[in-house]
Amino acid sequence: MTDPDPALGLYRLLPASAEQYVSGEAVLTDAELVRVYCDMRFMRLLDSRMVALQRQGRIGFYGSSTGQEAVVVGAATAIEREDWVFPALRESGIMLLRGFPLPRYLAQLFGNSLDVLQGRQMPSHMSGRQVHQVSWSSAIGTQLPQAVGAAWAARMKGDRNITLAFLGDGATSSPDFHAAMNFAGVFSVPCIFVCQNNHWSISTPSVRQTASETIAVKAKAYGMPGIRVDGNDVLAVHGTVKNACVRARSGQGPTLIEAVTYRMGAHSTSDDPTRYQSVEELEAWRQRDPIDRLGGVLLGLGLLDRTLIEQGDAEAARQIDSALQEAERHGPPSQLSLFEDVYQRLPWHLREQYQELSRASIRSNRGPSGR
Ligand SMILES: Cc1ncc(C[n+]2csc(CCOP(=O)(O)OP(=O)(O)O)c2C)c(N)n1
Repeated sequence: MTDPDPALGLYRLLPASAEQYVSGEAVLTDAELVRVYCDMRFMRLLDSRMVALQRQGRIGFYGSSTGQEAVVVGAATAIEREDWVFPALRESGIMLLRGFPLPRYLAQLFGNSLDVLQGRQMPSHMSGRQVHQVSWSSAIGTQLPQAVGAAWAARMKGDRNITLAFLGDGATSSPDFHAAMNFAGVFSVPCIFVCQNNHWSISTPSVRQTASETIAVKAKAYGMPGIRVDGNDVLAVHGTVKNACVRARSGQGPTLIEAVTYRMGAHSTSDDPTRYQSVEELEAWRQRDPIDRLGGVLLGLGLLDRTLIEQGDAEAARQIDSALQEAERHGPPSQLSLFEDVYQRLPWHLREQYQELSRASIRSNRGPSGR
């Protein structure tokens, strides 16, 4: 810790080398560490494949978590099965870590009939009820009051679930951030806010986002703890989220965690970061790559070797290839799906349209999918 105040310092656990690693102080077992490392590599590979897919014109849009994998994996492994996740753009991968099938996850990018949302959402806005992950709404910050509402409901019902709400540094300028933080503090709801301070909000640098000394320090104004953590240190992220979960679950209320990291790439496939990110800044953060940092320690401890890493990468590539093939086999959503999942009982005018479309599909001798 660099400052005795956790909202101003930078909490770190991962040492610079294996020699300084004290296994008795570890928040994860050796096997868990290797798992976490492989999951981070998987996320990175998935990102690069999806960006390539967008460049080939096979999907319309993609938002990567490249450089930010330690926050995604560290937080995901700290929560329990029944907890709810309210992501922003870069945390969809948590669904996979919690058992969501990869083909169905990829189908969301195609918006086809395998997609849970039947093509109704923008790509990279995945959700899955079975893994307790809600779809992001794209309008920055809107997921935060929703997460607080869900946490408040859990508390009123006497559930032990907590909600994990993600946001970027840019979202701290949104009105919804302040409304959510205030409500969470006043009603002491079991919600953990994880702000991924990746230094950029598209082309706006984080220094233009706030006049506060840190983002974590904003928590003080809302009467909750604020903790600033090294977001490229998966152990520190994991341990901090885990402690916040214990606090929330035992009725002590919310926590704001600022995870200091870096967006090592474009905001999304619609953006060209070379117009505003300097080569020097990017290079400095490459030296602190979260995957390389953990990998270096694990190699030094003898928990990993190059052959194991290569085998893991080959297996990850095989899984992605096979899931892509499976996802791309599915055609567009049925036209009749326009009428589904909105009303419990269709109003009369929509029922008429539904029946008309069904009859037209049968007359033209094609299925209601229109294919
Ligand atoms: C209310 C609102 N304003 C503006 C936008 C356009 N927009 C999309 S992403 C983004 C930047 C978000 O930055 P940040 O919250 O730091 O998250 P990051 O993308 O860096 O993970 C903006 C301004 C939006 N989607 N919603």
